[in-house]
Amino acid sequence: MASWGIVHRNGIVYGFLVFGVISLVSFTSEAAVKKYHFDVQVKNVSRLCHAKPIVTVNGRFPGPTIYVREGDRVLVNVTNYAQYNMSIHWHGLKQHRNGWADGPAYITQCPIQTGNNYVYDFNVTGQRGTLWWHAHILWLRATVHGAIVIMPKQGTPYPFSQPQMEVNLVLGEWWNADVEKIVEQGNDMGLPPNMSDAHTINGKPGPLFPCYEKHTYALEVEQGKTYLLRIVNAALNDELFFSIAGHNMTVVEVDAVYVKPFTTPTILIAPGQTTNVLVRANQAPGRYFMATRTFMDVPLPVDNKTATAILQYSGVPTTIIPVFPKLPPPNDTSFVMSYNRRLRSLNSQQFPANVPLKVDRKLFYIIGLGTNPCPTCLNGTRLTASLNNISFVMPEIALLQAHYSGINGVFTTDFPDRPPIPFNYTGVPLTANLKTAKGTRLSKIAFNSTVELVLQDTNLLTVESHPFHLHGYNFFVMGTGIGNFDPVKDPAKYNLVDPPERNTVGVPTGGWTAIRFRADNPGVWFMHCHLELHTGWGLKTAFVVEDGPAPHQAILPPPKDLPPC
Ligand SMILES: *[C@@H]1O[C@H](CO)[C@@H](O)[C@H](O)[C@H]1NC(C)=O
Ligand SMILES: *[C@@H]1O[C@H](CO)[C@@H](O)[C@H](O)[C@H]1NC(C)=O
Ligand SMILES: *[C@@H]1O[C@H](CO)[C@@H](O)[C@H](O)[C@H]1NC(C)=O
Ligand SMILES: *[C@@H]1O[C@H](CO)[C@@H](O)[C@H](O)[C@H]1NC(C)=O
Ligand SMILES: *[C@@H]1O[C@H](CO)[C@@H](O)[C@H](O)[C@H]1NC(C)=O
Ligand SMILES: *[C@@H]1O[C@H](CO)[C@@H](O)[C@H](O)[C@H]1NC(C)=O
Ligand SMILES: *[C@@H]1O[C@H](CO)[C@@H](O)[C@H](O)[C@H]1NC(C)=O
Ligand SMILES: *[C@@H]1O[C@H](CO)[C@@H](O)[C@H](O)[C@H]1NC(C)=O
Ligand SMILES: *[C@@H]1O[C@H](CO)[C@@H](O)[C@H](O)[C@H]1NC(C)=O
Ligand SMILES: *[C@@H]1O[C@H](CO)[C@@H](O)[C@H](O)[C@H]1NC(C)=O
Ligand SMILES: *[C@@H]1O[C@H](CO)[C@@H](O)[C@H](O)[C@H]1NC(C)=O
Ligand SMILES: *[C@@H]1O[C@H](CO)[C@@H](O)[C@H](O)[C@H]1NC(C)=O
Ligand SMILES: [Cu+2]
Repeated sequence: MASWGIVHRNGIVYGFLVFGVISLVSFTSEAAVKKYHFDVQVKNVSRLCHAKPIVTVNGRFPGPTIYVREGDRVLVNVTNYAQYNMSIHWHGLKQHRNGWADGPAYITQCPIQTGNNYVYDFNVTGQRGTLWWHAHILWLRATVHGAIVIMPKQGTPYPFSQPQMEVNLVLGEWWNADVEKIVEQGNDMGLPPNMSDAHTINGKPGPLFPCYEKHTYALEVEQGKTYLLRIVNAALNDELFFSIAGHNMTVVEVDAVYVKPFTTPTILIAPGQTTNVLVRANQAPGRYFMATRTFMDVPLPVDNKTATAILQYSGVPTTIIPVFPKLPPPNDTSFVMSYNRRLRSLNSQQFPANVPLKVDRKLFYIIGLGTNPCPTCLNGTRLTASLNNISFVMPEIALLQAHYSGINGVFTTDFPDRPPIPFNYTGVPLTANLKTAKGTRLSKIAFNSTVELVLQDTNLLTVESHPFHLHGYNFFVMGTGIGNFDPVKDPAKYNLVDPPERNTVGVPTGGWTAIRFRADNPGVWFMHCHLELHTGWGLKTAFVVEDGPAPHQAILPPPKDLPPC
């Protein structure tokens, strides 16, 4: 067993250090096989003065960090000792021809049942930066998640000034009650479930919450040094602002793709997204709060609780009360629009932006909230969500298995390329007929074709911002706007040169976002809103990308230990 254990069951517990800084981890010089043991186990954890059993990996919250180098092969042996079915998604890893290792339950695999194990086996090819992993079943990702750090190949420096230290900051949400009970209660009532009780930074809510003494993350910095913060939004339902008092951040990477560096006092990060920033400890030695709070620009109940952590200059007494940063107001749409406009791919010779300029397939999907009849629910209706008016119904056999083995009757490939009934999508709120159709309907995409997808928010029930995530690919964010997408005028304003390349993008409240990708990765790839609330209500679908003509353009055979249903 000696070879298993880059992260041991009792490995580095950075999240539990009060003044924890991770220095650069040393790596072997050649592409290697990195093996990890993930034991999914229930552990009692206490926050906000409440102890409760949570599902963890290796007993840790957040879970262990996966450290690899571009080119490595990764083997993660996931053993499930918890009472729930489990599956783990490696968010943002492209999994070329290898959907078997992607993880979403009933999409690419059946879950790992209690007492069973499955080895996720994948190569990290052509990617470097910060990504993350999380449970992709039920709401278990609330506590089952962690960072993935992919170092560039040996000898390849970062395309920005080399930081002296690197630190992961995983933002999350904490519920005092059992998260699965919370969801169940919401579903039974047909209403949104209770909001979380706290936001967290590396699993800790910080001094604005009770019993914070043991649950405050602090980062000790040395005057004059530069730190690379790898920030992950692992929250379930909240897009977040993040600021550090007295310090600007230089954004250098999003979703494991380098961007043209820019300086900002605040970042916006949606669930699923990652952002790397450089911070220089160049202020008066002191104590500064890092703070994170929700962005929400619709008059719906806002989870605006603020998690804080401390940037602590070394040698400064811990009795000093830290300075609090300015955060934009929760509804600051204009900050968000201007922040997003500043994101540009680095697009250097070494890291070019290969934007598809010719489009083979144009898709237009509208995002809708709605209600379907539910006699047992509180209001006689249950909240739903849909794409092109279809609320996705989860299958009982994994879609990838059904596709690969030619099992009929699991899904259809007639997902409509555009809404069945066009209307004024972002006009006055539509509340008359909020029923949605249901189905396990997918869209079939030709191998290596170029796809443009416009995601259009609607005022069905209410407008709202939705962070969309595509599995198996990065995409380019060609353009975004408020109101209805204009197929004539808006494409003329696309950024064809250096659009940001990412795996998760926000569709603005009452607006649209256009993305493009080349469908060169055969398989079945999930696409969904990364607000768990909306995913659960049906805001999801999948693409069936066909095999190419050559053997090396086909889906790989499934691993022998792929979990059965
Ligand atoms: C976890 O905490 C609960 C409540 O304090 C307690 O009843 C239970 O025995 C604990 N379980 C373990 C495994 O420690
Ligand atoms: C994965 O871990 C489990 C539990 O420790 C073990 O029984 C199993 O043999 C491991 N699988 C592999 C391929 O090593
Ligand atoms: C990973 O790379 C190795 C070495 O090139 C290859 O043998 C293996 O099939 C690859 N695995 C996957 C899942 O692509
Ligand atoms: C949700 O919140 C309500 C109101 O505070 C409370 O009565 C209920 O017990 C909570 N639900 C769960 C599952 O904790
Ligand atoms: C942060 O950047 C802004 C704009 O460039 C600048 O005005 C401000 O002085 C900077 N603040 C710090 C603390 O460096
Ligand atoms: C959070 O929202 C509540 C109610 O909307 C408001 O009273 C409170 O001031 C807000 N807090 C912050 C920090 O924005
Ligand atoms: C944002 O919220 C504040 C406080 O609720 C309100 O006064 C303000 O008008 C809102 N701004 C916008 C742009 O909606
Ligand atoms: C449910 O009913 C309550 C009380 O009648 C009402 O205030 C609320 O808006 C309804 N919610 C939904 C989602 O229909
Ligand atoms: C759509 O609705 C908006 C807001 O109600 C209105 O300003 C606009 O004129 C409408 N567009 C069309 C084509 O009817
Ligand atoms: C969605 O489908 C339902 C059920 O077929 C239908 O009643 C409703 O009018 C449709 N709504 C839209 C916006 O197409
Ligand atoms: C996909 O198409 C592009 C453009 O025609 C071509 O350059 C590339 O080689 C193709 N890739 C594969 C895997 O067939
Ligand atoms: C776990 O997954 C299996 C296979 O899909 C399913 O039959 C079983 O009902 C699931 N168990 C639970 C507790 O959901
Ligand atoms: Cu959403």
